[in-house]
Amino acid sequence: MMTRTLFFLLALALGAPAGATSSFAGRDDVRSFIVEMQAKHGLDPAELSALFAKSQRNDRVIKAILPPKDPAIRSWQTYRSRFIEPRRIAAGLRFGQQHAAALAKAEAQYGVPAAIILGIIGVETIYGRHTGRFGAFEALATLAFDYPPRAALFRGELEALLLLARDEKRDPLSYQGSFAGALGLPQFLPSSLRRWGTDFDEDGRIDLTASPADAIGSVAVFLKEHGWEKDGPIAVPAAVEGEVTALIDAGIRPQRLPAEMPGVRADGSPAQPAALIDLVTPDAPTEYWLGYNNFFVLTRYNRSSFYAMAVFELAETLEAARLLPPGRTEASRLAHGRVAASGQKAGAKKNAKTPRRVRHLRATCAAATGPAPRSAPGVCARA
Ligand SMILES: [Ca+2]
Repeated sequence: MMTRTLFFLLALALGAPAGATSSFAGRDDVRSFIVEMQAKHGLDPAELSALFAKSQRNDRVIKAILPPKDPAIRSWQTYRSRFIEPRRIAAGLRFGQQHAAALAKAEAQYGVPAAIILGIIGVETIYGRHTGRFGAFEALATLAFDYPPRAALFRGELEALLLLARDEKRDPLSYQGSFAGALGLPQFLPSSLRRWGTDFDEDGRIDLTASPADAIGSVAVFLKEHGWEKDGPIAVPAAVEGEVTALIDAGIRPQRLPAEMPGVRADGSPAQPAALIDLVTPDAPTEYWLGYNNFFVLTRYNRSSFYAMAVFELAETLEAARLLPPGRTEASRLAHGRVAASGQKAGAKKNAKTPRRVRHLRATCAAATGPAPRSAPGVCARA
């Protein structure tokens, strides 16, 4: 009796409920999940029980998904500086060169600019450097059974991982990913991988970790299937006068023509439905942009206008650096990438720092396809 009390107190002192270190096996909620997987998909309950017996709640997963204790102040400039930085730009230029053929093929086949695909993979994992070190099964089981706020979502992702493993004839415990079970260079959740994963190098299997081509093709398919418009505008900077709260509160889904937004000025903006996007930084002026359909599509990858703008800016920066005349050293190309990356504040300032060849291409593009080529990195390259 004394021993049991001591054990209980010790468990309390360690901040974990008694029994927290035991496996998932034997829990009622896990048992009912296994019954459901057998009924829905014919998965073998004994095999599933064995998987859960080998897995246990991972507290690092819970810690990673919890919102920070001091809610971080939302700052676009802080967020941006994590992604538009020299190391990521250099990695993007290298990755873009190494996989130029797959990127060009994806752009031709799905109409998604190569630079945008590079932007996504760069923001997600720095081109495969940070794909996550969690066992995906354990991470998803932890969130499915020990994190009630997102239990339904992650129960579905755990189910998708089991089906993925069955399709691929792989051990479900062999998948490595983020704390949320996101997999590979583009960090697809298992359900996204099953739905939009593409065998783009045509070797008979989809591998978003070892095959950059598969990752590139899959990102393009994801964006295309979420409504990406070939050659469509993405976003253009806007100036705002007066009260625009109602426009901001209307959300990021494009609903109004720029001309129908009182107090908003965006010279040369395409006359297509847009949304007013505000990128807020404490103690600094808010950046305003018009976000078009393709900007909205970027937010389907991650539902945040900060995220979509970081992808767009990284794409533009890489495109600007890539279009410098051949013969430049990588260091010089990178230096130009840095210039493009730091010249964001005002449209005029950024344009002034854009390499001449890029400006020329943009002008050519504007003449050929209408205004606002600045918003569509891939358009100008084709013009
Ligand atoms: Ca493949």
